Amino acid sequence: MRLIPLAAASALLALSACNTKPAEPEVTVDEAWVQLPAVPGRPGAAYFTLSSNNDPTRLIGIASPRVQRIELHGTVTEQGITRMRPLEAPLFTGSKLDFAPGGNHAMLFDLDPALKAGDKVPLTFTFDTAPAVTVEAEVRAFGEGHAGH
Ligand SMILES: [Cu+2]
Repeated sequence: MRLIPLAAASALLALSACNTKPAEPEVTVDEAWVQLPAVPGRPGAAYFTLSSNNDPTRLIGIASPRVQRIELHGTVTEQGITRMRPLEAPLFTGSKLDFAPGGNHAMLFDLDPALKAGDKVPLTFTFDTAPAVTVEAEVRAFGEGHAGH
């Protein structure tokens, strides 16, 4: 009969010991959405906000069963001309990292042609130190994306 209270007490101890450990790295993906291309067959784009609870974390890549290939791009403006360039595993910490129209974006090559506005697309984000995160991104028609910006 004395075994039961003892077991309960050690379970409590284990829980509080757990709480004193540093938080496991974790990334949250918010407001993920996909913009369909203006012309079918051209690449689409994905936008989202990342936040990490922890030390510097790198976004390594994004994958989706509905997209053949996804690249991370930034934009640079030189002599009045804005160009895209590949991003090397963007680094971020507890602060947010935005991928938004006009700046960083994920470029979606060979989107499933059946996708239409209002659909949901799973996107899986992989990181160097934190576990992968999968979110359902809302699909929007080209041009719809600028609402609210
Ligand atoms: Cu691009």
